[in-house]
Amino acid sequence: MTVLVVGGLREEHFASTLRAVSGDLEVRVSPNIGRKEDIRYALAWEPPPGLLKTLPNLELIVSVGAGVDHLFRDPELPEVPVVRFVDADLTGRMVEFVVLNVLLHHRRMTEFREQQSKVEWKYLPEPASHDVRVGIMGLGVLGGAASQALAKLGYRLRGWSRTEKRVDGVDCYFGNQLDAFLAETDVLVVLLPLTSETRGLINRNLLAKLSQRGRDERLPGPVLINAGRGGLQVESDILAALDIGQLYAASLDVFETEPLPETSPLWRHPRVVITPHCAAESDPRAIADYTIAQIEALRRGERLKHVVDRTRGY
Ligand code: NDP
Ligand code: OXD
Repeated sequence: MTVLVVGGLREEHFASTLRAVSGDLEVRVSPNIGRKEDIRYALAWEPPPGLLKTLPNLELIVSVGAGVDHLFRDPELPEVPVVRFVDADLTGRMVEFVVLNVLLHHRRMTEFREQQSKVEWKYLPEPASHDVRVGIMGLGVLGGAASQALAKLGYRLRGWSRTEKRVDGVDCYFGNQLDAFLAETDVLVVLLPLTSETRGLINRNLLAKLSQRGRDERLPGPVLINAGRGGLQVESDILAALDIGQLYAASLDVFETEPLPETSPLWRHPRVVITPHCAAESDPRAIADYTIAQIEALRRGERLKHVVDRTRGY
């Protein structure tokens, strides 16, 4: 039984970990595919378009990430099950990222850093966490976990999803209730998948609908945190919103083009925090264990977990 590791994300690292933990699997790394008939499973990030369809015995594609938009860039992706990566380690990392960035802006750290660079000692008012409304777009595995961690810190939580949801301590909105959700949000956290429905959603119109007043007068203005996908956002609109004060600050982990081009004004904006798509990385050991568990389930004829719905695109 052979697994092919393919698609531009630390393949050798993932392959060596898979080899170390698997007993009877042969692990090959693209482009050294060897005899194509041997390959039954693919562990993939963004495979070269058309490559996977040339593997006649492929039975399963495991996504290296929780998101799968990169896989569906291949218009000829074979009609075998695609499972996405859902894992406690990855979820924990994303929760840390979200909590870190909500706190960072709520506690005005970009301004304090700026003041420090000028050796300036100046008090800035900060509201209590229970006066800050955090709205999470995407109440799935990651958004749901982030909401629970933020609620423990006292924040007021609301969430928006495609279908109706109930989440403890979260005011839930769905579908066409987006405007009502935005009007009740001071800090917008984006944890949506990139699909044909969500592409470009974080744009000028949406940002203008965020609560401008704030629940508490000490809030300096709305904040955007996007750790979903760069294709969800229109960067020129984010910059314009920052410039006219419609947004106070932003933390962006994902970008329309990655790496973010040197010429992007986002790099130099004092209220923008940039991270290089590292909000929650897939741990090689966790992904190896996950891949083996999925393959074993398939071999035993069991129902696979976290199968992607191709019609929805996530
Ligand atoms: P899930 O599939 O568990 O959750 C997705 C959520 O988005 C669901 O609540 C879903 O609604 C909602 N959603 C999808 N489409 C729409 C829509 N059109 N309108 C409203 N809501 C919608 O995904 P995860 O939580 O596991 O991951 C979310 C994303 O995070 C990934 O797709 C990936 O892009 C990104 N990610 C980024 C990482 C990084 O390092 N920056 C790391 C890992 C993931 P419903 O519940 O109704 O289905
Ligand atoms: C993911 C990612 O989707 O790392 O898991 O972006």
